[in-house]
Amino acid sequence: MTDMQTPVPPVAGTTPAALRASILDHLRTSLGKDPGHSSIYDWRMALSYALRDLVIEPWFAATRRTYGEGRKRVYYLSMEFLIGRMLEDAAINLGLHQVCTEALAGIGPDFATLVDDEPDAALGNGGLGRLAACFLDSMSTLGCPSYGYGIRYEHGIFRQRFEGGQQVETPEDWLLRRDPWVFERPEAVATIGFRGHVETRDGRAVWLPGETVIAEANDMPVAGWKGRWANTLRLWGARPTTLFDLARFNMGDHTAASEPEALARTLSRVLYPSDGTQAGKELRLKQEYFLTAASISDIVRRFLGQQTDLRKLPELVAIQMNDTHPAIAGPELIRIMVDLHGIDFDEACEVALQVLGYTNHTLLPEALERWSTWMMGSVLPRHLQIIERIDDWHRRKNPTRPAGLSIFQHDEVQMGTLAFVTAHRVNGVSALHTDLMRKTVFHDLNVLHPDRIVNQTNGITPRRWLALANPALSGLVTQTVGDGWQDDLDRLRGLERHVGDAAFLADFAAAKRSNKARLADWLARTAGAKVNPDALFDVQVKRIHEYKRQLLNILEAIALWHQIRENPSSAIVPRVKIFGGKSAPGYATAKLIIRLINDAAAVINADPATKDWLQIVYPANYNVSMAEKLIPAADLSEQISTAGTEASGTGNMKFSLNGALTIGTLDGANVEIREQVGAENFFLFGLTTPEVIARRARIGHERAAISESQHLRDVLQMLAEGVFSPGDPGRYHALTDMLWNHDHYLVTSDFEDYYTRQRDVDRVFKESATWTRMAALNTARMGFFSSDRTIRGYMSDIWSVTSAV
Ligand code: 26Q
Repeated sequence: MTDMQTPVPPVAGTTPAALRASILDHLRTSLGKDPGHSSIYDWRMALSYALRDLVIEPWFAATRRTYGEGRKRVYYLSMEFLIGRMLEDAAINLGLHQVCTEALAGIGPDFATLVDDEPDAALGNGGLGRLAACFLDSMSTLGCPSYGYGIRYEHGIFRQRFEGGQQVETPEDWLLRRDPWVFERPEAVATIGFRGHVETRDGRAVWLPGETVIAEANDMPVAGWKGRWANTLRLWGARPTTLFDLARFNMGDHTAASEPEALARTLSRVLYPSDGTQAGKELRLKQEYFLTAASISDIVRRFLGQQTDLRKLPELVAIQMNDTHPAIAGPELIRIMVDLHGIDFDEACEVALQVLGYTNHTLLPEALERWSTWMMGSVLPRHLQIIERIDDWHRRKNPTRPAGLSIFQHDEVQMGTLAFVTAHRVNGVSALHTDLMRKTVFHDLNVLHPDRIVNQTNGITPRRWLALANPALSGLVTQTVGDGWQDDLDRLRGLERHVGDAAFLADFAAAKRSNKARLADWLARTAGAKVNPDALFDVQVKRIHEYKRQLLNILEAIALWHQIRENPSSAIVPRVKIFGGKSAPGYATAKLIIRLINDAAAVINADPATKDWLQIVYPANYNVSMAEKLIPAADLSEQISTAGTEASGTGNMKFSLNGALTIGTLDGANVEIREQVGAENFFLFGLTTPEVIARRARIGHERAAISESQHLRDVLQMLAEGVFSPGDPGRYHALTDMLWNHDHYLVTSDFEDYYTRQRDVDRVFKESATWTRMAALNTARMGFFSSDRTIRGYMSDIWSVTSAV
């Protein structure tokens, strides 16, 4: 039949006419719609299918090459993939953005309308999930043979609304309509067991699970730059092993009859909405095992199709654990080798060690995963036994291991330790973070294994975060340094020799101005906020967390408002403060900070005396597509976490790349960003990591800091008087009490320095040529932060794989 079908044009040679024909064909044959009666959804699906067709050939070719050439491949296991919208990304990567626009002209809705119709695939909470998505893009761009493995949650991260200024969560329903990018694979399945017990038969352990579910694959092709290579993102969905217990149903027990179905459905129903707090929920443990076991079974099956001896796994397979969430991978691999293939236990441990890598993304104690041995033993009884033997193997192999070092602490399994001892490389995500890993959480393990911890500073994909999100600046970049920066970001350096050129600076400023006008339009339409596009756009977007210190930002805004009211002539530049981000639903302090931002915005925005100078906007439901609108329009990027708390940050990189200046602390990757862009092009403030440690030890540091800052005292007084909570002066007592008495994240200590640095920002922004020059130098010097550089590092230092293109 194939020769009867329209031949698929090669990606590069696709003309608008050919794409148009394919769109119209899909409208008819894939959607069953007449173009005259097609909705925006129908047109979007048809265009998506037409683009997807173009990825198929490179996708098959990549698989043929990988297996034909006996190449090693990488398996990236992650509970989160925050990929966002795919249509425009595919168009950009295939080099068909313009072709899409032209193909649609005159036959249906325009390209931008279709792009906007797509829901975000929001299968992640924040930085860790977005990093996984950037890595997929880079692995495909670099021709690194790989698979992403995750869960296809029915509901991604919750949708955020504000009611009376407070966050309200509603379920997200991205799967209500069909996802054109996914190929369902009902034949690619794995049976996953839970609970039950372990028996010994013929000297071998046999795990007899008490519950089982089926993992079913959903595959997304991931095309890299110019469609030269494409890898697969395989997302597992759960379905019941037995649909329905007819005997029980007929006996009248209708609820029990659907139990197997209920277990399966809950497994892949929701993404845990907690970002860095211990959820401690059995369902979370089951989800982690579900992802890991399904993926490992797939990996082993594929390997055994090529080779017979599992001991040779490291020749063809590298598995990367994205944080400890899939850290049951070590025990699972060992279980398969020992229980199912009769390999000696110690030998199995050595094989697992060579295959596995572990990336740590946080040092916060509350975000380090631990499971009670009781829960581990009841949900995964065989794995608990294996973890005990891994601990024993590690102790035997390392006679100098301190007595207190063990995977087990206080009747809990420490997943960080488990991941560390089963991985041949453990990496941090910025230079500072890696250094702190060696000195703090993994100090003792680092002494035993001094070569195991390596650094791989995070990066971002320039395809999505410059080419797609910022067409105005991308155009100027291409016009100035030529094409090719998209997959060789160091070429941005070529901009440097133009920063003395007034015409170039005017173009740079004009690109920013047009992005700001576009954002102002969008804010007016969607958030009902009228903002001045000539004001300084000051943006902080990220999950709401105490350590990220949105509180510091809003307190500074209040202090500035107070200052302008008291002394109108002190106002220097109009400023629009933009916030975005979600709080974990059960995180009371973060939710109170959200409420304060909204309450303060309501009062300040309504003040006629200051409204031309200061505005605060907080559009609800920050996600990847909102980031694509906000970041290119930002003048100032807020990266203000307490030093030593943010592992890396990646938003910080997106802003700098798009020509925003940073006000920030010496934390995470800020340190390296500042080194790259030059200290003179970065607004630094705040205590350093060692100073933070010393300050926390000083009893009463909060009071001392407050007594030294008149600005802060004024703000705290306004909060206590209920200026932002009329009739309810106690509303923010929990926050003020914290600031006075237990300010762990040192908002009070850093306040005055932050306030002062913000006034420097005001002054420099007023000298617009200086500002633009500094901004352009930021863009020019961000080449290092391409995720292509990061992935090259993983390929050579961790995975030992080479590029196939
Ligand atoms: C743990 C246990 C139970 C339930 C949930 C979790 C959980 C979920 C998500 C723990 C942590 C996370 C997410 C962490 C995260 O996003 N970390 C960020 O990773 C980025 C990429 O490396 C860094 O840039 C950020 O600095 C880091 O905060």
